[in-house]
Amino acid sequence: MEEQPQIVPGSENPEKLTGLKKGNIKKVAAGVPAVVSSFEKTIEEAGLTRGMKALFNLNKKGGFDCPSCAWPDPDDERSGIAEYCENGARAVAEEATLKKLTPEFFSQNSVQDLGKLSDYEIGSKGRIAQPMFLPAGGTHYQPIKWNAAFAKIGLALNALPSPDEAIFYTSGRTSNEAAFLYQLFVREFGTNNLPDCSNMCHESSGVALTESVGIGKGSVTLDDFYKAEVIMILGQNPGTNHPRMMTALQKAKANGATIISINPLPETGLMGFNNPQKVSGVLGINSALTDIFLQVKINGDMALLKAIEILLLKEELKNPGAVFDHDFIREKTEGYDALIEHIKTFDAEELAQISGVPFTKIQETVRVLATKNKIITCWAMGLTQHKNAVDTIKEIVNLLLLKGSIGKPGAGTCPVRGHSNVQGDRTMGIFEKPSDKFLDDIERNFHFAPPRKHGFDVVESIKAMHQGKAKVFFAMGGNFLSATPDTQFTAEALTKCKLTVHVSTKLNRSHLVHGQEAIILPCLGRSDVDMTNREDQFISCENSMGVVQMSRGVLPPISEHLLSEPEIICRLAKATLGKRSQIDWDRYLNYDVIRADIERTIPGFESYNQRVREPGGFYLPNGSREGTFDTTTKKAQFNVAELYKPEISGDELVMMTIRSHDQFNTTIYGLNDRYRGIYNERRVILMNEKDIAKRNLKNGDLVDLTNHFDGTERVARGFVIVEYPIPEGSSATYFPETNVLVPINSVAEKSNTPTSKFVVIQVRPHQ
Ligand SMILES: Nc1nc2c(c(=O)[nH]1)N[C@H]1C(S)=C(S)[C@@H](COP(=O)(O)OP(=O)(O)OC[C@H]3O[C@@H](n4cnc5c(=O)[nH]c(N)nc54)[C@H](O)[C@@H]3O)O[C@H]1N2
Ligand SMILES: Nc1nc2c(c(=O)[nH]1)N[C@H]1C(S)=C(S)[C@@H](COP(=O)(O)OP(=O)(O)OC[C@H]3O[C@@H](n4cnc5c(=O)[nH]c(N)nc54)[C@H](O)[C@@H]3O)O[C@H]1N2
Ligand SMILES: [Mo]
Repeated sequence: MEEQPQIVPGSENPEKLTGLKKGNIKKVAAGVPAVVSSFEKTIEEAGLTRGMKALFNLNKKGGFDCPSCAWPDPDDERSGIAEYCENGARAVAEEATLKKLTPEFFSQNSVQDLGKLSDYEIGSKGRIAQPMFLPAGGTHYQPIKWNAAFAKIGLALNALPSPDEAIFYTSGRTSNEAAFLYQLFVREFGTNNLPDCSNMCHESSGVALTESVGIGKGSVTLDDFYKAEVIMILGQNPGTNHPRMMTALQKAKANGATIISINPLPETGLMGFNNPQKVSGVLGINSALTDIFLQVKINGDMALLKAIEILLLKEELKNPGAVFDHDFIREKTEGYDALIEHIKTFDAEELAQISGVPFTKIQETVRVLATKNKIITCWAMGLTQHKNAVDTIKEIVNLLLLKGSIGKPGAGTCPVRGHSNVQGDRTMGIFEKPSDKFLDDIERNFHFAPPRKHGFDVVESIKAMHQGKAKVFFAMGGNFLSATPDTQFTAEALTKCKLTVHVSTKLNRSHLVHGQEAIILPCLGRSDVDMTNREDQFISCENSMGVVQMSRGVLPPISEHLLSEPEIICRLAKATLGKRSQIDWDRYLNYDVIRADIERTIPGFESYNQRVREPGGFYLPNGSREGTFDTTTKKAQFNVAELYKPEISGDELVMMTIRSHDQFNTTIYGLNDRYRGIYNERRVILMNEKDIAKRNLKNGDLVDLTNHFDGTERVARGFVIVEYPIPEGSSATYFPETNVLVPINSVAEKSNTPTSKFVVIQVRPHQ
């Protein structure tokens, strides 16, 4: 018998079906229905005046930065009403809601009862309105005063035998100002245990790019999109997750770019797009976006990229100098000969088979790429959450380097970030493996010796808590329990803690699966006016293209008991470190002082306070954008990686866990996935018709999903089969309902990112 983990109460979405309704897969994304639905939702949650005020100021210069994705705003023109999209407006509606969770709500609803609700139901309850405390053995959260909460946390932290027994998680909405203070406090307290959502997101991109081109960030700006000849989009669903990218793609296409989409799914947003901010879009005129669609099997990308490289090499040999950029290769790179020797060992047709893409389609792609060198490659979670993710991303870099397509206008790398400030948080030092240089600068400026030992990332944190090596868990935002892999294992880990603390805007499942004691600290969101220190404060964020911009909230907070994240950190630091601290935390209640300290610690922030006040903000320096590569040898590196061939047996399927159109990570806005034609149900599994038939199952059948890894059976019960145009052997479900199936030990090499896009499952009739 295999070991079966006990289900920790409240840790999973209930196995309740909501009643699937099927529609057609949409041919084009956005257009009028998208805008109408976003307006309705914002006004329903926030009321007419508040809702319109929020939308009017969203992504406007001088307004607030959209709390949804990290896609940049145009440097020049921004549209008349506001620069936003349907899903940005919905993220605002979630935050701007007038519904709030008062102490009465918590006294009427036990933690156990709240745990029986779905994520959708939990999220719709409203904003948390004051600090709450769950005593040891308690069944209900009760109100607590801010000072008492800070004192309790300080006491628990100081009682630990070692600072390394505390873990400080960050999600990617935290501002630069808050992130800088947070890491400063954590390091003065004495640990580098600063895991963040990046560990589960673009860590693989950061590792691959740092090693190959010397900086862990993308190289392109929005303007490059308008100059590109080819844009390749791998493992990304921008119609849902980065809708404003569609406008840039449309403009690129109008300027003549060829768009190549590489995805197991024919994602609607990639296939066609109606721009709601253009008359043609409002009239519903269809603009096809993708010119070449390469329908890979899950994780077939590495084989596909190698096949493209071989065919390009054949063209190059026929016509030397016409395909590869030899000047660039000679001056700027290392490892070319080894790469060429390596790719010669493969057969392109065999690789095509492995990738799942018809050989003729690859030839068509190569015909386009052969003559072009302004090439941009975009990618997201479809590449980063695989065992071989780092190597696949390096293979993309190989392709760009062969073509000399990096560090010049219209060309380069574009890892499209998720959370709106996830890139900025890293720049501010939210990282469990800080460089010596960063720590030296902290030491010099703040006169304490920061710990040098590297800390835990997300997966290591979960294991440390599970083994009893970490006892206090503190989260600056996010929903750790539901976002992380192996839900039951993580739930056990959290319940072994002495204290779990969450700084949050909204209630989520991580508040309900807790340590012996638990605290929720409610904070201001992006859209809220921040009157810390009785001044109208603003914060700043860095988007996916390295632009730092100010963000100023405009809505009156729904409760007088909310504090800003920077103030929470300052008061926590004082309560925990007391006289031990070398830092005058009260000064930081003026955020200009925080920015001044960032400026003297982190490169690229010269005249921060002045430049951040300029409309549109400023770009951070980026070597790979200018064609200088800050690797150890100052050259960009070609990478030789073997093809990864996982063993999948006859009755197994590969499952990717993806986002529906109606969610932001673990926040569920609704039960529809409109573009994919799936309505009113999240417990679905998308399968190829042959895979359904092979198992003697039918479209619409109810099934259970299992994973067997490391001798443990993991089960997710009650999913409806949806027949879908997905390659044979591949399947898809929504995150976080199936995170219970993602094994904690199944991670990407080098980046330790959970392999959320490659979960080996079996499907059996529901029991
Ligand atoms: N509205 C909304 N916006 C969001 C988010 C949200 O949840 N909702 N989340 C934010 C965050 S944190 C992030 S990281 C981003 C996520 O943005 P995405 O990465 O676009 O999100 P996913 O839904 O995980 O989609 C992954 C895409 O990769 C494809 N894919 C999966 N496996 C493979 C593979 O092996 N190869 C290839 N080529 N493709 C594959 C899937 O079919 C899907 O189209 O979006 C951000 N923006
Ligand atoms: N299976 C699977 N798992 C995944 C993924 C996947 O594709 N598949 N994707 C991974 C990725 S890419 C990511 S980034 C992670 C996301 O992991 P997280 O960032 O941890 O999760 P979110 O769902 O974005 O966090 C939502 C919560 O953040 C809080 N919040 C919102 N705004 C604010 C704010 O301004 N301040 C504070 N303090 N709190 C706020 C709210 O309480 C809300 O409930 O999930 C990862 N997990
Ligand atoms: Mo993410």
